[in-house]
Amino acid sequence: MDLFLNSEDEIKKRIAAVDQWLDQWFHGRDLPQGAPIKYLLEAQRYSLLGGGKRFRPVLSLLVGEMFGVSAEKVLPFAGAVEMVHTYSLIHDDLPSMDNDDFRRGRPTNHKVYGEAFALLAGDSLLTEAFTVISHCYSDHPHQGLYLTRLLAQAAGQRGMVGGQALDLKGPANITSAELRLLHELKTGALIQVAAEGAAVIAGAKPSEIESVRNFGLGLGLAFQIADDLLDHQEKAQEGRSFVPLMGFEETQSLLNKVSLECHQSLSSIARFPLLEYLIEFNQKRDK
Ligand code: GRG
Repeated sequence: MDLFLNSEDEIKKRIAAVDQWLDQWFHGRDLPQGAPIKYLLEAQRYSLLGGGKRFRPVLSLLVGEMFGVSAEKVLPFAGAVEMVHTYSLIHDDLPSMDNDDFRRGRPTNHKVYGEAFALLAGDSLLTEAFTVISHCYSDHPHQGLYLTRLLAQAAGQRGMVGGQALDLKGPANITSAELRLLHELKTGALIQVAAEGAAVIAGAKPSEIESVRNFGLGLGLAFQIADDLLDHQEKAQEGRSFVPLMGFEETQSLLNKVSLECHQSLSSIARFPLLEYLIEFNQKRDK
């Protein structure tokens, strides 16, 4: 029990470090002047600093720690991943996509700032992620370029955007293999790259990076399965969810199986209790 409470406190410290880093990056001091830019900055800050779980950036920090690298070195990449994640949520909530009025218990970005500025806030967050990487890893240009490629692939048509396209226009009667691929792209790719990028920053060996990739892919899938189980408790689901396809019990078993595989792939790299805690946190999460 003590270990559990201690882990929770340790995770909270990493969340606070991410929040502080993002807050400082989005201070607005180096931006063009004028009310429209101030409004754009406010729209970005509303969603970026609006109470996310920080699952992806905390994952980056923990993988970095497992390889003995400081938070200072990983934070810019972790922040960039969170910016891409936040952009995807803003755009996903738009009327032309999911048309959601609320996220994290607050009005969605377009409900507060209007559709045009929600689009711009998302565009700006996506672009800023690459400004961060090119700026913060310029002392190691090879590494910076590598991180750029990894994040661009995970975010774009080979990853998250590709998954969203499959979601919007894929077949109505989707098989569980197709559903798995959809979610590996839409949700998994960004979680995978959060882990992989940190291993790259740490200068891990290619075989270790490959193990981290496997671990990240499994954790991404586990994250989505947990999300489906949570959504199902809130509303009846159809279509792109494991629950209507497999049933609640089977989906719960799949989450347990994939989480166990995450533990196994992690133990092939190292024993790192806070990452083990993160797998278990996802398995039991209630938001
Ligand atoms: C619009 C380009 C574009 C992509 C959208 C990821 C995505 C693709 C849409 C999000 C829709 C969604 C609810 C997916 C399920 C899994 C998921 C990404 C949940 C939200 O992530 P959390 O739980 O969010 O990490 P917080 O609020 O904690 O940041």
